[in-house]
Amino acid sequence: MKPVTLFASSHSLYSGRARSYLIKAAIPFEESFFSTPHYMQDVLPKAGNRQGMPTLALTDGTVIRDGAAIIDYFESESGNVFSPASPKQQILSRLFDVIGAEGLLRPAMHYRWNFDEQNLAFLFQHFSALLPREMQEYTEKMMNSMREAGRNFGVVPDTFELVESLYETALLKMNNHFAEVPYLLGGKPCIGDFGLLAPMYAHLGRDPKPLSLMQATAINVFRWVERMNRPGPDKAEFVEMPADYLPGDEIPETLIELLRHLAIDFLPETQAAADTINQWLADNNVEPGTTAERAVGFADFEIEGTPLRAIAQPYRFYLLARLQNLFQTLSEEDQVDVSAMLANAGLEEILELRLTRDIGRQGNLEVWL
Ligand SMILES: N[C@@H](CCC(=O)N[C@@H](CS)C(=O)NCC(=O)O)C(=O)O
Repeated sequence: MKPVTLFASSHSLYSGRARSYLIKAAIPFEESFFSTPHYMQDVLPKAGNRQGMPTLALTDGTVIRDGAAIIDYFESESGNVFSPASPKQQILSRLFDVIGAEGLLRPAMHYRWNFDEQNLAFLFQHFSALLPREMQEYTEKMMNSMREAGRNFGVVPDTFELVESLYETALLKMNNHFAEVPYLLGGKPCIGDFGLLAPMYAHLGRDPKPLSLMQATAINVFRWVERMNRPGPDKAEFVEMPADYLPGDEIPETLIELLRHLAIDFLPETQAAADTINQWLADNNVEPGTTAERAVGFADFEIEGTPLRAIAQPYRFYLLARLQNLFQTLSEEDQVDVSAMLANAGLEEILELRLTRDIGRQGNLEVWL
C-alpha cells in the first residue's frame, strides 16, 4: 500500500498525537517537513493556507490539516476502532483528548524553554533542521517566538513553582494509573490516549530536562509514551489483559484520581477562557465562516492562590463541544451516570462551559458558524 505523507517533526507537540494514531492504526506513512517545496506549492494551498504540523496528504493528493481532523478521517474510515462505545469510557476518551491537546501546554512549554542548560543545544538542532539551508539565520528567531508562546500560555517566573508542582503531581498520578493498565481505558489506546500523548511525547517525554524527570520519577508513564509510539499493543507487562477496553464500562479509580488533579488547572482556565471568548463574540460582529484564530484575548484566573494570564483559545471549546454533543446523544440514565462520574472527578461543570457560537470546519480551517 502506498504510504500517506505526514508533514510533521519529532519535536512538534501536535505531530506526536497524529503519528501515534497512524502507528497504532497500522496505516503506512512517511514523514516529511513543512519547509519542502512540495509542501509549499502543492500542500499548503489545500491546507487553507495555514502552515502547521501535523498536516497529512493522502495518496490521491487530498490534504487534511489539524491533528483532530486527521484522526477523525481515519476513525470514520475504519469504523471508529479507537473510540470506545460505552458511555463513561467514550466521554472520558474525549475529555482526555481536550485536556491532553489543550490543557497541558504550560508544563510542556515550561520544561522545554526554561531549562536552557539541559535543553538548548537539543532544541537548536531540531529547530534548525526545520529551516532550509539558506534560512538558518532565522533559527533563533523561530525559537524565540516559541518561547514567547510559552509566556502567552501563562508560563512566567511567578508561575514556575505552580506549574512544576502541578506537573510533578500529575506525573505521579499518571504513573499510578499506568502501573495498573497499559492505556487510559485498558488494553487498547483510545482517542484520549492520543490527545494526552501530545504534550507527553515531543516536549515532556523527549526534551532532555523533562525526559530525565519522567525516567527518574514516572517509569510507567515513560513506558506508556514508548508504547504509544510502537505498533501493536506493546503490553508484555499486562500479557493477561485483552487488547481491548475494560469490560462493563469500567473506569479505574486511578483515572478519576488523575482527573481530579488535572481539574485544578483545567477548570478555572476553561471558565475564564469561555468568559473572554464569549465577551469577544458579543463585542465583535463575527460573520459566519470567519476563521477562528488561535487566540482572542487573554483569560485571567487563579490556581491555588497564584494568578495566571493565558491566551483564550477557541480551539479548546471546539474539542470540548464534541464531548458535550456526545453527552447529549446518551440516554437519560447514562447521562446521570456520566454526570456522577464527572462530579466525582470535580469536572461536572465542563458539560456547561460552552461558547455562544459554534465552531466548525470549512476548507481545512476552523471557522465560526
Ligand atoms: N490544532 C492544531 C494545532 C497544530 C499546531 O499548532 N502545530 C504547531 C506545531 S506543534 C505548529 O505547526 N506551529 C507552527 C505554526 O503554527 O506555524 C492541531 O491539533 O493539529
